Amino acid sequence: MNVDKILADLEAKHPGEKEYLQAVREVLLTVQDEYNKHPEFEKAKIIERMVEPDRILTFRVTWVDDKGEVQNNIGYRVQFNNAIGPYKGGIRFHASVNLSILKFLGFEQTFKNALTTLPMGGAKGGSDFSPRGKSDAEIMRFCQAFMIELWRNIGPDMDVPAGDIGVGGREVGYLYGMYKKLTRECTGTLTGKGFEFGGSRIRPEATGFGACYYVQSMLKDLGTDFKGKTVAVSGFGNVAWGAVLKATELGAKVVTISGPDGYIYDPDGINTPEKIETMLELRASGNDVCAPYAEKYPNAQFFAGKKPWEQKVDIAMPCATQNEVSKADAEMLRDNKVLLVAEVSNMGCTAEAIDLFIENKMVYAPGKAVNAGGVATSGLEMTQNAQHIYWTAEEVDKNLHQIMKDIYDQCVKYGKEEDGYMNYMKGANIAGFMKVANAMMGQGVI
Ligand code: 2IT
Repeated sequence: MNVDKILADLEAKHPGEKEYLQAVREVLLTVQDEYNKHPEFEKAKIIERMVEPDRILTFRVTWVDDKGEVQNNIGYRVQFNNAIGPYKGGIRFHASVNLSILKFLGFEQTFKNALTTLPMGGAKGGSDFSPRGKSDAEIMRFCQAFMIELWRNIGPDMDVPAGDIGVGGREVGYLYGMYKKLTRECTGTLTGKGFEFGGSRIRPEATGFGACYYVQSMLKDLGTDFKGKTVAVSGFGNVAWGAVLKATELGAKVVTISGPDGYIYDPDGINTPEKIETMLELRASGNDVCAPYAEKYPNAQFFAGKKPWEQKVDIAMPCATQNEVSKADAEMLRDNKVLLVAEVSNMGCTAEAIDLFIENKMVYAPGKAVNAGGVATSGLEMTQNAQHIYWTAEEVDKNLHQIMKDIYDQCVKYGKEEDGYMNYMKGANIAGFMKVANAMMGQGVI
């Protein structure tokens, strides 16, 4: 595989799609040695086929705001790869959404879903619609307008969307409601639904819980556990919430959360039901700020415009968004002797930050492994829907636990380097890649 040539060709075809090119580069650089052991992959042009989405749908979403003004947004669904199973992946509503971001997410999702051990392909969708400051009625009308365009292209064995940034249980409910209205079928197409209409127990918590289960395995290999450790978490959304809950339950003290406005440092720990409730209220307010936390809890400090990585902690868990850990942040984590960095956000660390972790032999695990518990539990929701049954929270959690352990073991299998350094990124990329490549090989040139 000639990585430089493939990347140069891609860049010429898709100029300026920097997140997408970044995600592809990372995977190609880590899988090339393994790929080159398989001349049959080269002959079948597996890598050239894998880096391009199967198809991209774009559509106009027109809706009316509360003032009666007509608004236009762009909607997308990137169906990346269905070699292993139906397209599967979240929908993101955020002002920053563009094709580069959704292509990077769809590409990552393909390998992540392969790691889950469940039969799911990769996809991602979304819109440049910003939920910030929107009323509930506006959110509903937007979701309905989005689904009126999307519904023909999704289905329980075709493509199953879910939530992502800006799309939580409420939005999934509105999207699914319109999907059902149009299809007149209750096939469960969309995961993260309400418990009353097909949603799985533990799905809201699953990304954060799964990330903590993965970190538990990392800590075990370091001869320790969560007890008494301090944790820096970024973000204050659904993923951060699950991570804070589980890390606290396992005996750690989470001391930070963050938002686009800055971060909160709470030396007492974000560990009481009231503080967790405050996190949920911040999110429900729709204002995208975390500063009000410090007004409520006098020991907590708010640092405007900064990120939590400057705090000295044992464990760093970025839970916000892509490229939230820069090289300078990585240097601070190194200088503060962080025990491990578990990326929970998708591509949360820049390429330069990852290079620094690996050059310094730091313990770093990538998002596509650490955060896979979210989509894995979506897969478990699909199973329950297909069987027309509900599992208890205990059953779902047990499955999630086992899946995270399997993902961890795959990363270790492919990631252990000759000098004993555990390169979890390499392990995750190779394990995911090999599964997708073999699935494509088995189905001919299509
Ligand atoms: O990035 C992700 O894995 C998600 N947003 C969840 C996708 C899903 O289908 O549950």
